[in-house]
Amino acid sequence: MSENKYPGIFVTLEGIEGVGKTTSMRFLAEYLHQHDVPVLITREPGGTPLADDIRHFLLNEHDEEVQPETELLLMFAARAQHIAKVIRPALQAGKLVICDRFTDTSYAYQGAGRGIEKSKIKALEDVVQDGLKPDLTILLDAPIEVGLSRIQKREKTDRFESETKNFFVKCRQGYLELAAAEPERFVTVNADQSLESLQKELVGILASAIKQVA
Ligand code: Z5A
Repeated sequence: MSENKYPGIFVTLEGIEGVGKTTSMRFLAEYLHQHDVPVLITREPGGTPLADDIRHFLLNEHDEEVQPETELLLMFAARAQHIAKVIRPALQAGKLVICDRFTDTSYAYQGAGRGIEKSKIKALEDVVQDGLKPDLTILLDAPIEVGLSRIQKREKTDRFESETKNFFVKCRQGYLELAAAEPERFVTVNADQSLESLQKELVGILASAIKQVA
């Protein structure tokens, strides 16, 4: 685990569609509240009313094709609001902040998936985050088929979920490269296991973060 300059701890959960991020966030929220851990659970894109408006735009289908750069800029516009209004204040207050997706998604989806150069994403990261990075990133990883088969049961798909299998292959590869490049920040977890054993593993991974804020 790396260390930010605030008393709180910043943890992010990452992975392609259907690997179980939302399910894991729900479980962690309940577990941490039961154990009186000062926690803030949030997600991206979104997390503030204005950022949630941007989320709706990003997830909805449009008659006009959304350019990759438009998508990237809107992700970072939402992130700027989210950091200023929610994430940084919670870290300053000494909370454990757990965020469902953060900038690694921009590298995996807009970078590896859509083909935008890393240097452009890094430039936005520098402007918007001013040095803020997650202390710990948990990457839920599973073969594409596992995640996609889980979300196939949904009645309605959003703009990202209607992407091709090849797009998600590139996103997954992008994530694995990010994890390999920063082993001190990333923990990669096999998401193709029972919920019970996955949840046990998550609690174990978070143990030292919990101790630091408790
Ligand atoms: N995006 C981006 O492009 N760039 C960015 O910078 C950011 C985001 C921040 C947000 O969508 C979209 O924005 C996202 C990337 C893009 N793309 N999409 N789609 P979202 O938040 O709505 O979607 P998501 O984050 O991918 O969530 P998801 O599709 O709901 O997947 P999930 O949260 O990982 O899975 P889940 O809902 O927890 O589980 C899916 C199903 O599997 C559910 O029925 C569970 O009961 C089941 N499940 C989960 N775990 C298990 C296990 N272990 N065994 C069996 N069944 C399981």
